[in-house]
Amino acid sequence: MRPAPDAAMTESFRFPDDFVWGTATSAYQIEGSPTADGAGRSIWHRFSHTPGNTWLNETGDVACDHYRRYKDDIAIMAELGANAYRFSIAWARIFPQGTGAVNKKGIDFYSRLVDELLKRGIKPNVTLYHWDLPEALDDRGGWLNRDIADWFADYAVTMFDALGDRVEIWSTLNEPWVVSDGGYLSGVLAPGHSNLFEAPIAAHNLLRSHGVAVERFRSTKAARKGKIGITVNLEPKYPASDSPEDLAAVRRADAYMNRQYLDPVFLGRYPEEMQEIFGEAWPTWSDDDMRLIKQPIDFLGVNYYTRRVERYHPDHLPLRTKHVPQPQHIHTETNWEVYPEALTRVLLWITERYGKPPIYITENGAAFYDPPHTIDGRVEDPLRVEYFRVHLRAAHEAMRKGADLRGYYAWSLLDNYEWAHGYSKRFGIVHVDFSTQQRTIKSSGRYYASVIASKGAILAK
Ligand code: IFM
Repeated sequence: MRPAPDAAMTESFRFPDDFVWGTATSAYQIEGSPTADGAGRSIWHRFSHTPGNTWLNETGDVACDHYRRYKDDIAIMAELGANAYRFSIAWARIFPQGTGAVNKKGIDFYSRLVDELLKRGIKPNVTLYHWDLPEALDDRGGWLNRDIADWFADYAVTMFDALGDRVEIWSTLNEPWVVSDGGYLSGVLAPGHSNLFEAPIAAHNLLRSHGVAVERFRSTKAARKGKIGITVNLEPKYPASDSPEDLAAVRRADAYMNRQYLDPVFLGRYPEEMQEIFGEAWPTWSDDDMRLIKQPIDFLGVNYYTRRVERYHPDHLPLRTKHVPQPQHIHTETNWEVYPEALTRVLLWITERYGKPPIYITENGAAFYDPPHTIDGRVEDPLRVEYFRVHLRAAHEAMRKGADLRGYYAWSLLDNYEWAHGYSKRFGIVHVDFSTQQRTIKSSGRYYASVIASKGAILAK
């Protein structure tokens, strides 16, 4: 990683006293017991149980066994000094069939989780959808069925009513781009479709569902106490050269991954490049839909991991771009370039383009190789320590330059199920020995704890 500029040695990296310091996870990645206590199956259950879809055919059946060990995990969060925790709710635990009868035991689990967090002084931050659609809804068309906006809103209102007296931060969706791109275009994620015509429809129905849920949130009691937003994964795109072809390629890549979601939410329109990218597969959307999507939100959740340098490539459809590797920089185990400057850049870009919304960095972190078992009871992960150090500095710089940054959530609290990669990529600041379920705070976890305790001051070192 780059050496810190000299100026940084004297710069203060102190964050405000009310800054939110959290860790993040998602239901299918950590809970295990996905069908316990009357829960329905999700598309991830089906996808991971279909041979050939995931690394070594691994599933989330056990994962971190958090469903049964949540109190121990919350104790670890408290030990780290975190004051917030971002987790997601498994829709199929609440509505086993996606709609219809509510499974009270599912609600009870999340209610107990929230109570335990509050007991420890940790603010719950709830994501309603982190990729685990009830299988029964997929059988009715899933994100391709327009009715899903109502199904989602009913589920959302059920959760607002159940937890809204205690939860202050709500996100409708996590990373709709991944849902549409991985689930419906490349097919590497559940439900595993690969269809140019489906991807824009799935993306649009995700955004409509977000809009209806936000609209309905405003008339629930939860709105009196809470705030609602959406979480997107943003990846700034850089051109490989100044050629008009490369600049146009970068425009398309940026529209597809970043603006496709944020422009409708904040500006009520899709980027003009969408038609150019999808051609005849790009539908015409009604003004009513666009109005619905453009609900005022209270904050934006940003998941940031890396940037991408792109160049024009006529054969790589539909974007006609090609990723240009940057071997001069460190790459993580998921082959993501470590590039903290782009975090500053993206936060300032949001600030300027969308009128300075309050922002939470809802995910940031890195998979690096850690051994499956601890060595002398310890896990030293210096690359991850450095990743957090440089990205927290970059976040601070964006705040100093005007971004309304309210909080930061490290991804992830625990090593967990990394979707199609199974358990082969470890993102945790807490090591999980998957053969014993033993948790061990890594040196990155200790470092993050010291950042929290010093309110960022330690970042100057
Ligand atoms: O593990 C994922 C998470 O589910 C969504 N954001 C990116 C993480 C790392 O790939």
